[in-house]
Amino acid sequence: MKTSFIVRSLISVLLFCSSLVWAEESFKIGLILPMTGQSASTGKQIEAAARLYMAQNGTTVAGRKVELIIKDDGGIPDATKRIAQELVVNDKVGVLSGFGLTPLALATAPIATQSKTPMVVMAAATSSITEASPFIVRTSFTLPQCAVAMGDWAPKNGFKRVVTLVSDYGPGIDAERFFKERMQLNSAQVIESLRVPLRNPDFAPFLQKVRDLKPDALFVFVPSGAGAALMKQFLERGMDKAGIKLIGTGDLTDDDQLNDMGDGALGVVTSHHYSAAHPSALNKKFVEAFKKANNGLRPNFMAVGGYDGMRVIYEALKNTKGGQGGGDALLAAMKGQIFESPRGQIFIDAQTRDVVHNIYLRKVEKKDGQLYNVEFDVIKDMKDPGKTK
Ligand code: VNL
Repeated sequence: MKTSFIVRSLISVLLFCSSLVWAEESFKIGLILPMTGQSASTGKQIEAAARLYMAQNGTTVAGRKVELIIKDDGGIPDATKRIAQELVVNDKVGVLSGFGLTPLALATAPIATQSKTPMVVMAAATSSITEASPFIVRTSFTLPQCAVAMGDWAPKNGFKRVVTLVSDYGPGIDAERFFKERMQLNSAQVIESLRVPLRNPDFAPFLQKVRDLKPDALFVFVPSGAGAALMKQFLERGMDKAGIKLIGTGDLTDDDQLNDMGDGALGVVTSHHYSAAHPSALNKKFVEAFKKANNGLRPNFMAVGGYDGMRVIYEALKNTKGGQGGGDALLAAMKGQIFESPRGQIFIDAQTRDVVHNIYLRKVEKKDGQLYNVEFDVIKDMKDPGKTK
């Protein structure tokens, strides 16, 4: 009787101590981003957004300290994978996050699967990414969502003969394919599909070809950070004056660069999930706070993917009492989350682990002397069209 009492007391003391250790041990979030190289602006935007989220929501969740570990992969897939491995094995992170480009997310997917670590994709947007690991959850968007929206808008607005020009990798191929299919469904035509290299593209020869083809419109996908160069060359060649309308996914008129593109960008129509000009009270607050914390920098869609990704992680931590139950429990708590984002309502589809949200049609306009993507139409609660194939 007496010994069993002592044993039970000892056990409860031990349990109490281990729960103290648990609470003292911080929950680590690995955030892997391209902070250098061609996609450095994506890293900068997401880092700023993640820091803002933590500044606004505190660094203790469900009694557990949260620690953010930010690593630069330079946009190189082998680096992303190696860093992810180190973060899981050495730092014992509970979540991997970031992923500025599709190849970086795909390279890391096997590590998430093997280590059962939830992997929150905040930027990369090729449809198939969420299928690369059952531990992937996405808070960015997918290219088919935007391409389908534009494939409906363009023909209805008189753009029936269109040339596509995309970066030659995952998201570009998705944009090209889904735009073309939708155009055909609407009895319109993609008369030529051009693909430009992802690394250091020279758009000139491609644009010359477009000029010769004289389409009603040019549909473009280039990743965040490359839009300004394309816009400049499009305008320098007088293609707008030659009657070729520039349309695309919103990556082209990225809020990170848009205001420096000049008045030549006025009137460009794009489809996307986020605009800094989105007229909700929540977004106004977000844009203001982001600018204040970052020397006036305007948040773009990458920032929103990062901000919402942090929210998904924080909520999962709350619902698992600080991450109890490990990766499986965290993942389960991420699935099905629904909340208001600066972009509008957002939903993490529990089946696909992919983002469901509004896709807006926007036109570049001047407001208070600044260029913005002003939303004029919306397709509500759009799932990824790439998942139903
Ligand atoms: C991707 C898609 C990257 C859209 C982007 O910018 C973007 C990607 C860096 O999946 O690689 O705007």
